[in-house]
Amino acid sequence: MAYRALSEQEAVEYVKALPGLFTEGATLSSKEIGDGNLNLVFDIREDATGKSVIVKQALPYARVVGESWPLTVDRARIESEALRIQHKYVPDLVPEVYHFDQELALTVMEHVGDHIIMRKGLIEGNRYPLFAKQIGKFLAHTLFYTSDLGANPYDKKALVGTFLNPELCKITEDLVFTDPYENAPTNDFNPLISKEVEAIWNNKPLKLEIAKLKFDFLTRAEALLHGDLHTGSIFITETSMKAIDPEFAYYGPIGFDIGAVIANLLLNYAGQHGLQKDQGDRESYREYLLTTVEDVWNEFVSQFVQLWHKQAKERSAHVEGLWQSYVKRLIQDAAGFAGCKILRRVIGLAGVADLNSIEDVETRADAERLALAIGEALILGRGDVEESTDITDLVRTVTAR
Ligand code: SR1
Ligand code: MG
Repeated sequence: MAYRALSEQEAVEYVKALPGLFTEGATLSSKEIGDGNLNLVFDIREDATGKSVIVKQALPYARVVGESWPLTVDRARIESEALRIQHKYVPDLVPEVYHFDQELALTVMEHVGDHIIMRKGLIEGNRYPLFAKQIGKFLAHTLFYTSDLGANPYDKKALVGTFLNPELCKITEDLVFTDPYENAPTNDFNPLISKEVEAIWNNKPLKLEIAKLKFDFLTRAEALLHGDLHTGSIFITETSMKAIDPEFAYYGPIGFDIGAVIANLLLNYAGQHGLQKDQGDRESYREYLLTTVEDVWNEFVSQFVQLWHKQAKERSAHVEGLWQSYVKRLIQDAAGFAGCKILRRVIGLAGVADLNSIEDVETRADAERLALAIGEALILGRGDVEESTDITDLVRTVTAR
């Protein structure tokens, strides 16, 4: 079938024609529930049995902007293949892909049930005690097994080719590493913080560090990244977590995925200025977020190093001292990438609800100023980061200013 964007009814017809998903003659309902920046997402369910699946279809343009921003639908192939690989390594943490249609750029996958988008959960002030363990496992396993540490060298190089993903990488190159640091037309920020944004545009040492991080993103094919691991790409409950939406997947620096998680916890931290009225509640939630940042890194590193010792195939990996210097570089990369990801969400296109949902513009501006200061401190201070507490100490120092 030649490409066309499906209606709710057509999505039902499509799923009904697939063998093995629903019984013949089943009555299915369909609702388009996509609220992300790019795609159509249909929730298809059979009320009689409660069985449901998700149908996700890439649109040939960026939904957040409209048809004036054309975008390859090949991202659907990238996403379904990345989901399959990640599901192989951490089946409990990634939805299962049932079917992929290249022509329609459409994936039929497991419906994860009663999970909510983590960004929403954090905005509501929920706590997720298992999250650090879950995301630490996701990061350690998916990144280790697709890197030169855990993959056969021929397989790894073939995968680099499968996941070139130039158009989506270019979005990241522009929106995360370039546009926010100059007066670019894509930028979209609160006019009340113009002075602070202009100071960033004129901050030469900061721009130099961001340029170095961009070159790492452009050139370091270290592991198959999720590529856009913000809290809107995570479905969660108190006991379960699923990482979704890896359409930005490509071979890049491991610290980029870890930094994305840290950045989005810290964006919520900055947003607490306006999200929680009571100061005691706000401070306690901020402590929870900082502890989570520490735990995410600590869980990742302990699982990653364990895999390294037990399963690294690359013989050079076992040279004395290598793993220690490697993980030190990873935490420094993660801090720097986290900083860029925070700055882009305040200055550039595609902000986050943790800040944008603060109604009072003055309060929002204060939260945004804090986010900018945290982002800048992480980028400039990353060379001294060795432990997760070095990251949270930087955040505490900036908050106390
Ligand atoms: C045009 S896409 C804007 C942003 O949405 C995605 O989630 C990525 O973060 C991208 O940069
Ligand atoms: Mg997405």
